[in-house]
Amino acid sequence: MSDDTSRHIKASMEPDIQSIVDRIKTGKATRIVVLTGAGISTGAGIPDFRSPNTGLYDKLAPLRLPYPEAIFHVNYFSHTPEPFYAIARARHPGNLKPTVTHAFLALLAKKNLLHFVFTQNIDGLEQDAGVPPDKVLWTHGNWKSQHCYKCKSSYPDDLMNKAIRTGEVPYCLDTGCGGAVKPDVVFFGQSLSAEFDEKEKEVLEADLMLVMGTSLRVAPCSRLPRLVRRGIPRVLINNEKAGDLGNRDDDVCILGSCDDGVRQLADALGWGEDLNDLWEEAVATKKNDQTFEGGPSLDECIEKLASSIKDKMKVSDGHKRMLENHLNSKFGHIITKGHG
Ligand code: CNA
Repeated sequence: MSDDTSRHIKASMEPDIQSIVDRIKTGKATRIVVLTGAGISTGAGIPDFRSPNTGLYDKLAPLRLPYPEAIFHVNYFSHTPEPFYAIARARHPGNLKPTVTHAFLALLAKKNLLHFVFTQNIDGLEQDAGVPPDKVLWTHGNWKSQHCYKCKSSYPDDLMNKAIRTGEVPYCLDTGCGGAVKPDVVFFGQSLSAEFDEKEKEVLEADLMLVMGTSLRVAPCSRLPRLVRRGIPRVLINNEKAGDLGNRDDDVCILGSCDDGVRQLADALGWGEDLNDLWEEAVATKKNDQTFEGGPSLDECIEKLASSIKDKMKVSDGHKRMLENHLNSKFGHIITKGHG
């Protein structure tokens, strides 16, 4: 997984929901392929990465990471896994409910219109909403299993849950290894599963593509919309323009919240009530996971870690000063000479 900075956007297009509605109603769109990102889950309470102020990258500023992605970069994690675990509990989806957008995916599946979903999300809320798992590829993995990042040996669920609950880094049970345990989420610097290459071809079979809640800044998922055949409409439902969506004649951009966008579509299709029913059912069905109940908020986790880092800096600053004074009193003339 890597950052994709190539973005080509043409001037804004008027949204044309009706053309999409007509296509679905006349049976011209029966193989809908969807690409989703963090923006479809912000309504559930999980911040995305890049939204200004509310996104995780801005929130992480007090931690003074070398760069915000570091917390999810495999190289950084290999020597400094603490920040990841300090916020893991607040980002764990155990107690979060699917959004209307997740329910919309389930509705497409129910109406036999959903060909395939590529989600970049690791929260599993698509499945909680009732989207059949064989219709989804969790391109960036999930929280359901974990392995030592170093020797790849697996690690028990109960110990992992304890680590997430307490914010303590779990280490490999093989004491000779000592690697930190990592959930099977794809970090920056890691490759996606081979399944991604296999499933990519589903995009070529699309007769409509929906791209929702993603900045299209993370490769290789960012390339999927460009694989859609010419003449096939691509619909972007997002707070902002993303990738090259809007550049092709058939593209439709519905700018605004994902939940509002899918509601507009559903209402125009006469599915408004079905969507609401499905969403309410999904919310009622999702059981709370007591393991993660009542934990600190993300902001509290970040604040706690930031102040513990600051405390450590204070100790080392004080220690440094003490050492400097000591050295100066003993060898001041030598040090001064050396610098002179
Ligand atoms: P991103 O780069 O943070 O982009 C999110 C996009 O969604 C931005 O364009 C926002 O403007 C937009 N957005 C945010 N909220 C809404 C909303 N309610 N309605 C409409 N648009 C909205 O995130 P991407 O998904 O593009 O980047 C891929 C990363 C994010 C993957 O590696 C994920 O694992 C990672 N991520 C996942 C989750 C999750 O699982 N829920 C949360 C945060 C980050």
